[in-house]
Amino acid sequence: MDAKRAKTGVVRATTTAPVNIAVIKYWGKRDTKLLLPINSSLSGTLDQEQLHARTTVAASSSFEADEIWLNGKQEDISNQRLQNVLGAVRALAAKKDPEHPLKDAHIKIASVNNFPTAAGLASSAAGYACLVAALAELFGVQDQELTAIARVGSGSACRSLMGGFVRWEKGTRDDGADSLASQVVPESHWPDMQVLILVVNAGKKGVSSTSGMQSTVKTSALINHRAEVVVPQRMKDIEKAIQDRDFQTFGRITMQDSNQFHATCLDTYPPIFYMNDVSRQIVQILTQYNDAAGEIRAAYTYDAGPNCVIYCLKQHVQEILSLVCHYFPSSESEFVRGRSTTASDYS
Ligand code: 2P0
Repeated sequence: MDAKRAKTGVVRATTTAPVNIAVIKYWGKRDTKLLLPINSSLSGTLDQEQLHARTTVAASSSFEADEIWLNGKQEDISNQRLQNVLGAVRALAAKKDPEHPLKDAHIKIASVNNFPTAAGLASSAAGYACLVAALAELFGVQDQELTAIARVGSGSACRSLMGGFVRWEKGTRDDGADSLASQVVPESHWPDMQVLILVVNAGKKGVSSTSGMQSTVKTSALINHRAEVVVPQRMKDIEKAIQDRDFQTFGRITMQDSNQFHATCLDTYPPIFYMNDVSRQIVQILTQYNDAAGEIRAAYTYDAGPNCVIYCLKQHVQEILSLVCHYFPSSESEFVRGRSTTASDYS
């Protein structure tokens, strides 16, 4: 994806970025401007062919202003997070080259998601990761600092800049310089790992993650225990499980962490409900399935929405899809498969 200079003097770059699904959830900020989290988190990055954001950025000194279009609709470029991202990439470029050829250029941005936006499917993560990757291409800057720039757009976006399993360290510094993402293992480490997404409801969620987590931090009595005691141990344990390809430990921690994240939402006052009756029914079905198998075969996790994400191994995909089709024969739920194969394989 080289930044291309057209005859008109416009320079442009296009890139795509994938969705990530956390198995140790980020929930709560210690700094709402720099988007610094109260706990570290860890996610799997999905196959880009399935769910992605695609962003084109163009720069020219002949443009009169910065502008942005999301899914074909012009949005307000003065949005503080967008401004923070644009400012940070420009500052990084100026640090590397004070006479950078694009230092006086305005930028036009067009981004589209190929999946429902703001439905708890990590759309802001893919969107901001993609914007940062495209701007980095445009300005010719590559640096681990880019994960910190994606983070100031949307916290979880820093985890979408890499494939495989990715950790985001909460860091301890006030300036956020050590709150960065890094790869735990590449996708090739665990090729049997698959992700199924059961879209329970593709509508926009009622409580945004940003306001929901602030409300939790302010009112939940459980959230500090989670951030200070539970998550640090789980981060160590799940990283080891991933390194060892130990699906039993990985699956148990994944489900427990989802349960605890939603418990802190319930412990928020007033309470926040992201899962619905169908979400809970799926939990019961998968629990019975795992119990009957005598081992964990399907590890569910739910983000800030009702949709179910299942981590499982390749050899159990068909069985799990059959199970879900049995319980939801005429359902409007649809399957989107992450990682290595396409949705049409099972249609
Ligand atoms: C996660 N979520 O780790 C958790 C699990 C939702 C539940 O990261 O305010 O959209 O932009 O930093 O990144 C959603 O939070 O929030 C999220 P901001 P973000 O994936």
